[in-house]
Amino acid sequence: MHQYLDLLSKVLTEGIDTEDRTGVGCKSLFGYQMRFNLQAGLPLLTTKKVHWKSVVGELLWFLSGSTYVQDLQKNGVKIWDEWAPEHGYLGPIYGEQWRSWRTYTQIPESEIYEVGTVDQISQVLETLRTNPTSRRMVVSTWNVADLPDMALAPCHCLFQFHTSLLTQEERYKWTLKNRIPQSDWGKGLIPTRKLNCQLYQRSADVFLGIPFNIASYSLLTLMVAQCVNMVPGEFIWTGGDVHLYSSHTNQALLQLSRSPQPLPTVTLNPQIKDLFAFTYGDITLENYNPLPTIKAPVAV
Ligand code: THF
Repeated sequence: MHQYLDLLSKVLTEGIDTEDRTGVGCKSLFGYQMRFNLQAGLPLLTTKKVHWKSVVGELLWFLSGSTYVQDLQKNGVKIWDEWAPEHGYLGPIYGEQWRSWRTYTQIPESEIYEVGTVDQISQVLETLRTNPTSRRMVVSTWNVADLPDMALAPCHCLFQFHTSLLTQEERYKWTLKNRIPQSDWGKGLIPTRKLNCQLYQRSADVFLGIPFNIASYSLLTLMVAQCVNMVPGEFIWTGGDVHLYSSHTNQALLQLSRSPQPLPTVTLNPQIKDLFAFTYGDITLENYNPLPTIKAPVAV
């Protein structure tokens, strides 16, 4: 995770002091990219303990299509509490846009509109299965018309999947790693493509948010790869406004004084081929030995 530490150090030293929406104040830079090879382990920060249960809980919540904070809280996840109104509905944020982006069609010669929805995630899965070289495997949450109704405008606002052919060597390595017996080779079970994902995050809280966001989309890529029988390739994180809140400066310095540990790995229940069927118990994190938690207040 030297990629993350490099970014943290860059924002600290080169970030421009900025007054922001939250009133906390931060150092900010614009435009940055990091690449993570998902074969090298899960890019989950080791220089502080990241609350993995919240990462998984939030991702499964997005995939369920819910934007009610109660559905997160019942699994013990509190990271959205600060933005939730009394009734708990956060508006048409991530889950709704991923699974049910609303469409309106005017019925000809009337003023009546028909309401429909688009399940962007299911469409992308279908395209991965049927036309994996497509350059349109995009999921957007930046629904301009819906923005005023959202508790918070989406930070991670667009992601795209991409696939490429595996080399013979990569296929061979995969069969060994997954212990596919030689008698099963040539039965069409062995993936032929790898799956890459790139996220565009318009606004990124470098200390609290980014470690969550990288882990979350990397995990999503592993889950999607299993469902479409591909090998996880690269996760690419692209940021717009990347900022370090002034209330996180000491925490950032502490973190930079620490040395990264070996990356953990994720094992998915191999039976699950339906992305929406994953539950918490189907996702196992192994060999995560981070340095201790570093507490930091969240800017609202
Ligand atoms: N707003 C701000 N200011 N930062 C963000 O990272 C952020 N998000 C989501 C929406 N708005 C944001 C919410 N995600 C934590 C982690 C992720 C969040 C919000 C808060 C957080 O406080 N993490 C602590 C404790 C974790 C826990 O107890 O579960 C941590 O130490 O990591 C970015 O998508």
